[in-house]
Amino acid sequence: MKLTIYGIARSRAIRNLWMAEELGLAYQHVQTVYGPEGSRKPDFLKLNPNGRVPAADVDGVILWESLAINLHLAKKVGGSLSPKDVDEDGLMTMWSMWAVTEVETPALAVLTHGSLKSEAERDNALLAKSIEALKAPLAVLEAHLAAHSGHLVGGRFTVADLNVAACVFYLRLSNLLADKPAITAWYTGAMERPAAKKAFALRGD
Ligand SMILES: N[C@@H](CCC(=O)N[C@@H](CS)C(=O)NCC(=O)O)C(=O)O
Repeated sequence: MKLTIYGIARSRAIRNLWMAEELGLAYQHVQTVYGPEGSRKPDFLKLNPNGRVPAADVDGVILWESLAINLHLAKKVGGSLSPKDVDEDGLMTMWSMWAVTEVETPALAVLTHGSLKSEAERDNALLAKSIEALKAPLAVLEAHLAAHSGHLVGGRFTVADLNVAACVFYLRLSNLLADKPAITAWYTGAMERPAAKKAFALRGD
């Protein structure tokens, strides 16, 4: 397979870099920053008209949306991370879409307004609202992992775990997982995988 991943590792491209490492794929990594110097350049807009990273070229098929890229790679390559049948495919897609619609936005707000921004720049109302919004989905995730031996689909680590863990990553500096032992064990296990370590090392943090 010929794979090119566009986007710096300190962006959602990390999800695709992690997936490529998990699958043992050789790939080209084109460092593409945000904004006029990268994701908004006319050449990049031909790949992703949304002007955002990541984008990927998978054997000539241009894809954007980080989690969709991972689902595509999983199905194209096969193996234990990939759906073994259409039912698993449905579940892995479900969890990936759930992560984006229920977790990603409030989790990112918790990261930025709870940790990364200076006290003066923080929107504390948005932070409180985001913490509240995460209560229900985190309870769902905790209950599911506790009841399914620590994995989302098929009793093994799959692209669903990777995609969801990559969104839970935004909670790493918060205390929101302190009372969630199943999520904590699952997330720690995901991040300790050799492929995760190799990819996250590219972020330089
Ligand atoms: N849903 C998209 C979101 C992509 C996205 O927002 N990427 C950010 C970097 S992590 C970006 O390119 N921001 C620059 C901009 O919006 O101009 C995905 O998961 O790929």
